Amino acid sequence: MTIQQIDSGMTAYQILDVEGNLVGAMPKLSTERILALYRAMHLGRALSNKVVALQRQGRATTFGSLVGQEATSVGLAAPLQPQDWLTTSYREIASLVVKGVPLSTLIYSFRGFTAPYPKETHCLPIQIVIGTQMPHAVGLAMAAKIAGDPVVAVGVCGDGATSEGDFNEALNFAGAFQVPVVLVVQNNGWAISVPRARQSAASSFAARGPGFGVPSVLVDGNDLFAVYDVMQQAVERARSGQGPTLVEALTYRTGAHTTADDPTSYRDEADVEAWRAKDPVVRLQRFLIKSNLLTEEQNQALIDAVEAEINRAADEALAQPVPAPDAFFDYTAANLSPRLQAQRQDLLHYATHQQNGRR
Ligand SMILES: Cc1ncc(C[n+]2csc(CCOP(=O)(O)OP(=O)(O)O)c2C)c(N)n1
Ligand SMILES: [Mg+2]
Repeated sequence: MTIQQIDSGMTAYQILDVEGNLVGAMPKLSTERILALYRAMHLGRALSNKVVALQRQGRATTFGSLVGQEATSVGLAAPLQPQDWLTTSYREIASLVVKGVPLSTLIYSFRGFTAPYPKETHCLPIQIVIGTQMPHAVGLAMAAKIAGDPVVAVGVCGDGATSEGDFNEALNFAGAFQVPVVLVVQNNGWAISVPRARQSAASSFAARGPGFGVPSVLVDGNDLFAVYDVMQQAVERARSGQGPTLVEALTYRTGAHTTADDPTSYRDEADVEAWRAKDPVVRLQRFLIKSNLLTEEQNQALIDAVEAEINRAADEALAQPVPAPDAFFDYTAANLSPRLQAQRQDLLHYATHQQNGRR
């Protein structure tokens, strides 16, 4: 017997090529819906750019842009029904917008306090602790299965998160208990400065599914139609009792990891340019214009309207009171232990000291 490298040889599923030509079967979507999803991609991009600008003005916290990843972010949430759960990292703010979380709530959350999202959105707050949201999604889906509710949960994480125990435990449980969950890896090529190749020797992250008994798909993450199609099928599989799916969306983080990062120190600009040429928003725009579903003028009007909507939401978020530095203690426990009370006093002392120092 010889031990061979098993390479699934997967190629990413695509419906729309880089030029915006159809190379596969379109998912069933009305023109109205396609235009709404295209607008959601622009909203995600404009929202992301706005929070970066606010951070630069000292009016928002550290923030990780989603630019370049709009097709995955929108496409993964679009097939979900209102009762379906969504658990994300910090990178998928457009998914939350599609699910109904208000723009101003999201912008305010980058002022330092994540106000609760409306219950009916069925979204957990963004998760910064890498990979933790994946077992949360599995747990939510498992609860729905036990209750007999036709509810699906989608958990989304990055390529870096696949090296965490949480990711593997989520997959294992999902497979063993045939949980109605879709686990999505948004592979954007980087985990801060760690490249994809250093994350795993597996030929793809999707290839890891079968080892857990979980069917998987590799999809072009810059192709809205392909992401939508794959997610639609995976969600319906889960809803009809056919079990979990692992989806890897192949995309790229064209910007910095966060506002606290400078990627020019660890990656080649030529690689970034090559990915910019595959821009997901431009790709869908090309399709819409070629198909006479959108004119250049309508496109510009849409971009202007999105910009105005984001500015209104930002004004609303900025008009809310800035959270007190110790406000988060109010939400961690009903009764603070003596140790937490002491920590709160320390923090207030430090914050007052800082403010006085600045004057
Ligand atoms: C458990 C944990 N370890 C480390 C970090 C620090 N950290 C923040 S983002 C990040 C990289 C995550 O990369 P990836 O999963 O690919 O997501 P991306 O930022 O690319 O969307 C790390 C290591 C963290 N937040 N949580
Ligand atoms: Mg990543």
